[in-house]
Amino acid sequence: MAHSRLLTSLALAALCGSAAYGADEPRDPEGRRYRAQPLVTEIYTADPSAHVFDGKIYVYASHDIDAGIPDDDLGNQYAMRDYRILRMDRIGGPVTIGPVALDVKDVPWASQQMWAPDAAYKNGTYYLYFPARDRTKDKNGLGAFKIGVATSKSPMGPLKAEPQPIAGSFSMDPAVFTDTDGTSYMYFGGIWGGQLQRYKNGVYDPNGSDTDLMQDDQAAISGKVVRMGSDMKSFAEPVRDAVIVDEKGQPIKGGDHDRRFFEAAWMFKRDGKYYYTYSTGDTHFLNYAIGDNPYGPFTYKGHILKPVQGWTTHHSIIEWDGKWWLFYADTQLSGKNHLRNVKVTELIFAPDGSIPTIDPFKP
Ligand code: FUB
Repeated sequence: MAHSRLLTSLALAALCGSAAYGADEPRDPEGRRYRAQPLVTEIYTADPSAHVFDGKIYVYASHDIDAGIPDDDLGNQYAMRDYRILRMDRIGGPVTIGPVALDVKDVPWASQQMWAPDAAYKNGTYYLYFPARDRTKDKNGLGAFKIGVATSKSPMGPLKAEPQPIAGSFSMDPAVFTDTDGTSYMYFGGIWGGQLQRYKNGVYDPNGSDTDLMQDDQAAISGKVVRMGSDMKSFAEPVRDAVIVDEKGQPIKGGDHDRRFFEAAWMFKRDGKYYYTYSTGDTHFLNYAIGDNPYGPFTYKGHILKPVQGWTTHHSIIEWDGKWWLFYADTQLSGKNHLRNVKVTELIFAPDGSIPTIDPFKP
């Protein structure tokens, strides 16, 4: 395991809003100063799903690698093969990078692309949920995304994958939320490379569209939500749409790219309200919508984070030590879309529960 002490001090400086860097402060290609610094520099990390387990903070992230694949709309350049888990005792403290926790070669049903994972804990077992392409071949010669589960007795792994993906799962970006009554729900899905647009009435079309449905005046494709079985390895019911509506209760339309769901769902609960948060993909926002129950509908409220450096934006939100924190990623270290680095910054709530939009760059 490797410690990232240098970055710890950098992250602390960023969190404290200190001017520690002076003239040497890192800037993006447009000359902007970053709001926060990467949590680790030894490996590339993205899609951070943070959790507090046993008083420590664990970040279940994608482990980006350079496979030399050019950028395309399917996301082929995101060719990740394994997961490594980050751990810290406190925000701003040293970050430990765990060894490989799960490798695609040890997942019997998966072929490639170990994308954004999440984790959960129940009754002494840690669960890692992860998307990957199966071994079928679509019109591009690529598998269909499914969602797998692997288990361990340790939050750092190693994890053992189930031999099959979760029955009834499809698409990608799983995020498992456990409500205050102990019931767990999985939010998942993504359009374009995430393939949601290929499902009609639950049936997958391997020759379906690679991007939008081009139905701008109709309700946008929704992310998905489903209650987990008590074994945390199955779905307990048919998958439902997590519908996002506007202030009049009308579903957000497909052409509304600043507000519609694209990928990267994350749910949290605060003051009895359910915050459904997600990425808008091609417009690069992290948004939030609020509902009265875990299934929604969720009323669109606004942007959480303005576009970061890089194409993707993907996040998680946790409460720690009386404050709320946004884990996100950009491409500060590499300048390349597919080689990202995880960061963290404080998330503030207004007295009415709204979230003032965060700028990933300093003023
Ligand atoms: O990291 C690969 C994919 O890019 C994720 O699954 C998406 O959420 C986007 O971040």
